[in-house]
Amino acid sequence: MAHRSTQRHADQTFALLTDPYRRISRLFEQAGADAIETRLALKETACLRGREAAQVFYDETRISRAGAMPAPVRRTLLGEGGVQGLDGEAHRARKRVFMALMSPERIARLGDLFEAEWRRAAVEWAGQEEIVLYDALQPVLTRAVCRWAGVPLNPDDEAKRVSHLRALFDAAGSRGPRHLWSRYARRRVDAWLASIIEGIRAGRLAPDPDTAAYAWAWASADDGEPLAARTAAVELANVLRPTVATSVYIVFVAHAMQAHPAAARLATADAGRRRAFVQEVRRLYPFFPAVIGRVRAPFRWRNLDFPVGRQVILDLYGSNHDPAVWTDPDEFRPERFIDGSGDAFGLIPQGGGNALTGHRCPGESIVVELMERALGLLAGLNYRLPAQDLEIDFRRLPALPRSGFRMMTRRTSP
Ligand code: HEM
Ligand code: MYR
Repeated sequence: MAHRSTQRHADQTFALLTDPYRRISRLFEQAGADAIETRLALKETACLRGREAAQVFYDETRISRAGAMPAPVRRTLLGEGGVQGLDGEAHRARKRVFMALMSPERIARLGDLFEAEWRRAAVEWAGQEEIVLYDALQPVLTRAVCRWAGVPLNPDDEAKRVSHLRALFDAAGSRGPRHLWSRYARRRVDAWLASIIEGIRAGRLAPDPDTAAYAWAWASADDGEPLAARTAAVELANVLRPTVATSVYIVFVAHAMQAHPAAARLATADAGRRRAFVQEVRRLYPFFPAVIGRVRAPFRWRNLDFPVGRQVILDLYGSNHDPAVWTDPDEFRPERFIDGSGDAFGLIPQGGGNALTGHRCPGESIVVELMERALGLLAGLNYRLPAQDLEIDFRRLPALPRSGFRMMTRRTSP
C-alpha cells in the first residue's frame, strides 16, 4: 500500500516536534499495527506500543540503553554520566542507591514536608488575587525536596535554584532560546550540586545519613573509588529535578478534579479511590512521551526485523492509551484501578518492568505520594477558577493546560 511505504520512509522528526505525544499513535492507527518502522532524526527507528511491546523493550538481552539517549536530552533534562545511560551491573549498582532512598517512612516524610511547605505558601496565596498553580508549586516542591534530600537551600538563592530546576524539565523540549536556557540551567545545577557533594566530602556539610545528598556523596564507582563529583551531582539532580517536575502531574490532578467533581469527592473521602484517581491521572494525561533504546541482539517481533544497533522507541503515552489494553482509553475512569494498578507492563507513564533491576523510574512512590497529598490539599483549599483556557496543549513538552491552571485564592472576609 502506497501510504504505508511513504510513512515508513518519511522522517518523523518534524511531525514529532509539532505533536510529540500523539504522532506515533497515529502511525500505529494508520498501519493497524503495534510495531512500525520509521525514520527519526535520520535514523531507522522501530516504534512499539502496548503491554507486550513493553515486555520486549524491557528485556535486557534484546535492548540496551547505553548511548541511546540523544545529546539534546543529556545536555538538559538528564545530564551526562547518570544512571539512565548505564547497562548491566554498573546500572544495577547505581540504581540500588536510588532505590534505598524510597522506604515507606522516607516517602511519608517527603509527603509531610510537602504538606508543611504547601500550608506555608497557602497563607501567601490567600493574600493574592490569583495564582498560577504550575508556577506556585515549584518553590513549594523545591523547598520540600531540598530539605528531604539534605541539600541546603540558601534563601537568597532560592528563586534562582527553583528557576534552574524548572528549566531542566520545562524548557528541554523547546526549540531555540528556551532550549538553550535549559542547557544553561543544566550547567548551573550541576555546578551547584557538585559544590554540595564536595562540601560533604570535605566535612563542611553533614546531611543525615538517610538523605540523597549523603548517599550520592559517599556512593562509589565501579572501581571502588568515590564517584566523580560531577557524576554524583547529576544523580542528586536526578532526585531534585523530577520531584519538582511532579508539579506537572499535580496540575493534572487539579485539572481532573475540576473536570470530574463526583470522582474527586469520592477520592477525597476514601484512600483506595484516591489511589485509583491518581493512577488514572498518570495513565490519561500526557507527560513523558517515550523511552529510547538500541537493539543489542537481533530478533524478530510482529513481522518486523530488529537488527543489532537499530534505534527502538517505546511509546509510553501510546501504551497508556492502547485500545488493546484499555477500554475507552480516552475516558477518565478511575474505577479501572480500584483493585490495584495491574502488572508491571500495563500502566507505564514512568516506564515498565522492575525498577530495581531495569530502567523503570525509581521515583514512582514519590510521585504517587505527592499527587495523593496534593489531591487532599486541593480539596481543602478555598479557591475559584477564573475564566481561562484549560485545554491541554499537546504541542508543548511537557504538555500542560494552556493557562497553567489559574486559581483565585484570595481569602474574602466573612
Ligand atoms: C526514569 C518518568 C519522577 C527519578 C524515568 C523514566 C521515565 C520517568 C519515563 C524512564 C524509564 C526508562 O528509561 O525505562 C517520570 C515522571 C515523573 C518522574 C513522569 C513525574 C514527575 C521521578 C522522581 C524521581 C525520578 C520523583 C526521584 C527519584 C528517576 C531516575 C530515572 C527515572 C533516577 C532513571 C532510572 C534508570 O535509568 O534506571 N522516570 N519520573 N523520577 N526517574 Fe522518573
Ligand atoms: C523528570 O525526569 O524530570 C520527570 C519527567 C520530565 C519529563 C519532561 C518531558 C519532556 C522533556 C523532553 C526532552 C526532550 C529534549 C530534546
